[in-house]
Amino acid sequence: MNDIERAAELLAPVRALVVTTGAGMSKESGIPTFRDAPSSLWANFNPEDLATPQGFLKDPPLVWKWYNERRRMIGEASPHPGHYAIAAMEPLFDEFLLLTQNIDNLHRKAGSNGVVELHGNIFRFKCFDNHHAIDQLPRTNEEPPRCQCGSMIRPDVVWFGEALDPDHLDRAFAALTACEAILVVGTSGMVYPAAGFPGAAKSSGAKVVEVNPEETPISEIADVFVKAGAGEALPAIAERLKTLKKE
Ligand code: BJW
Repeated sequence: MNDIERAAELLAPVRALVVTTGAGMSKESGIPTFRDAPSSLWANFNPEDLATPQGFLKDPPLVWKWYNERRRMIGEASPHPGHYAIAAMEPLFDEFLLLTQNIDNLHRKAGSNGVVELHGNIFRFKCFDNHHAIDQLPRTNEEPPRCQCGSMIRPDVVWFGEALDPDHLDRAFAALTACEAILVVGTSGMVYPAAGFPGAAKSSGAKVVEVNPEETPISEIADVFVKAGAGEALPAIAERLKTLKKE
């Protein structure tokens, strides 16, 4: 039996599934990942200079421009067959939650409903000091522009050292302790708290399926490790799962 078949057979009797995705999920949509050089977004930059509150305060125009460039690139990207496969899996389970670290909106574009965007969304904005939501960016050449309260506007994403939304974490851990399986796709398993999700689910008795072309720290606890890209593996798993769920 190959790993796709083993993954589908493991997932077929499951009623409550959590799927968790990282940057590798969107690689085949043309969005670079964070840590797998050489196409890494951060190959030419130190992440601490860019994706931290301290980095933003040190050089706000640099960080603002970096996010503008990424937003432009991400805005042109489309979901790939792996994103659609996750959306197609959702109705096959009584309980389903998708916990994504990605800020690119591609799961929603592909039709997923139960999505928690753990690290925010690059298409939303808030102000730095007071977290006022910014619906419309002010017309100005100032980079970054300012909120009505005077504070600088920033992307509504979660930077290193910042807390994730407590409601998101509550939903995540409720699902992780209740699920029977977790499908982990395209994350290096290095950034917490998301890196701890597979372990938390496993400690509550869930099975772990991982899809990644490379081994990660999560592979050690995976019941099935599918060594392949998301765009190839997920449609194959979803297709086989649909058949097994009908039997
Ligand atoms: C493919 C593929 C294909 C390739 N198909 N796969 C516990 C221990 C140690 C440290 C900490 C800890 N708890 C917290 C920390 C600190 C820190 C942390 O984790 N640091 C580590 C680096 C050690 N965490 C935090 O600071 C978090 N905050 C927090 O915990 O707050 C606590 C707090 C409480 C109360 C008050 C205050 C604070 C916040 C983390 C935020 C992370 N933010 C970023 C930026 C988001 C915005 C943006 O995009 O600019 O999120 S960093 C970056 O890393 C981004 C990603 O979502 C995240 C994870 O990366 P990911 O998804 O794993 O991507 P890669 O590139 O690393 O891996 C890609 C994978 O895909 C690889 O495995 C490839 O093989 C694979 N792949 N092709 C499938 N085709």
